[in-house]
Amino acid sequence: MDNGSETLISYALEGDLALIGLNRPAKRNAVSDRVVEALHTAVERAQQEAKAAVIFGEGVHFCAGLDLAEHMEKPLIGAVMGSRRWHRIFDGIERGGIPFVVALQGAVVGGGFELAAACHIRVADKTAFFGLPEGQRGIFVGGGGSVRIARLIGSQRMGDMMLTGRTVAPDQMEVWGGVSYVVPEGEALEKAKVLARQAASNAPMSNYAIINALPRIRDMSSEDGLFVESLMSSLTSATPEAEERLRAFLEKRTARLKAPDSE
Ligand code: 1HE
Repeated sequence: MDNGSETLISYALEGDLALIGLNRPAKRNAVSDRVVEALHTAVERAQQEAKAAVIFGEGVHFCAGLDLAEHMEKPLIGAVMGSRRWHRIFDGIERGGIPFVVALQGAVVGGGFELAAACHIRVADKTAFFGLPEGQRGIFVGGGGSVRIARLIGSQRMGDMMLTGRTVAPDQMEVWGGVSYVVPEGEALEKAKVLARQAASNAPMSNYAIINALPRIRDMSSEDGLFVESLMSSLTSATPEAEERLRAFLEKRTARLKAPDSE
């Protein structure tokens, strides 16, 4: 992305996949206002020209969270507006038009964890560690973490992380539900691409329903959720693409599901 003199966010198309890289490794990919705006541009572009996207961080750390140096300079209203801007941009990832897979290594901290939580699938390598040091810094989460991270791992665990400032290893985070895959060191990006390609091969309308209906249904009563589920179900079935995919299965033109490989 064009960010003046620096490329703070890299962008590349690889077939149907958009690859979006946090590209400020000297500052551990800390998220400044310019970084979050460049991320927004990349996310919008990916929604236009890709079927799925991978977000990753350059260097040994995924992301050190909010740019604390810039934050210190902000007046109170600037901090509020900044947080609301992150909300809108991360919401555009979580409830946009295509799936986002995130590849994590090293520090996944504060706003970096909040960004990861806005993606649909999280892959961590063994070097990843998760932290919410806001309490130590005298601030609070502001990038949607109190909603998204709390729902992923539970508000008790999130509160524990924030109160104690402890970091959590990827295997533990997988048990807690904060990541779905843990892979050997250096393999998170490749694994994320494999998963994103699989998601990209789905019917776009199904992906749209998965991304947009699931988080909304979670916020509804059971009765309303089941009602919306029926509407989404019939809407996706009514597309020509669904008809062709169903026919392909019945005519044995498509691969059968298999039991997972043992690990
Ligand atoms: C930064 C930031 C940052 C590094 N803002 N500049 N986030 C945090 O509290 C995490 C703070 N960062 C760290 O704990 C460590 O930097 C790391 C564990 C991520 C990496 O450690 P290390 O030893 O590899 O790097 P470093 O030497 O600490 O940092 C390298 C440079 O990046 C250094 O700058 P330099 O000019 O001295 O080279 C650091 O100052 C700079 N740097 N992290 C600004 N975060 C929407 S609300 C969200 C709220 C939050 O995200 S709170 C959590 C903030």
